[in-house]
Amino acid sequence: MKILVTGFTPFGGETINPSWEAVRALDDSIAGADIIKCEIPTEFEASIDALKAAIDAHQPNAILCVGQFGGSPSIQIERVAINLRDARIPDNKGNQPVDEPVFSQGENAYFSTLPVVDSAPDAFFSTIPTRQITDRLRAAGIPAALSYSAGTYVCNNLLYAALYESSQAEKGNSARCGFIHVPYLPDQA
Ligand code: PCA
Repeated sequence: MKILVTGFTPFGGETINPSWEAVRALDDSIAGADIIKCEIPTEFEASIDALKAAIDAHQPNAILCVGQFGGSPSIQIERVAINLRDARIPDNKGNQPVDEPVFSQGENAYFSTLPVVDSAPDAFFSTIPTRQITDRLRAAGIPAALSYSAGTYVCNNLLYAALYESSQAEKGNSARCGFIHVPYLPDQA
């Protein structure tokens, strides 16, 4: 069993991202599963490219992406990814898409951004056991909550792309995918 766990580079003027700090601190093997760690750029396009490259290289059975949610009082277990990019601030490459899809449908002329796919649903549900994860964290005394919006920035974009990829069973991708938002570290708060 291989689990790909990703964190993001710092963004928005921060010098660290708690998501990558948490991911890189994980053991390389947990409960018999190999943990593959990958730092993902906080950029709309490059994040998807980096994820796809890691999927191709490692063929994971599950994918858990982690991102920073500054100001959150708890860990947020994301249940949904939507096909929308609507950035409040530019990404690390200077791109600030507004009212654009993550993936455009071929026949949809209104949206002309890349990448174009045959069928891009409005939303995907995460395919990891979100409620059980939330319950286990809370039982361990760690503030955690189910979340029904991963936002419209790079994190939602990456979860959408991960769930899109894992919905392509005919391409051999069928990993379970989910996303966890973590609060600031004390140094950032
Ligand atoms: N958090 C941002 C993108 C990168 C990160 O760590 C987000 O919530 O979209």
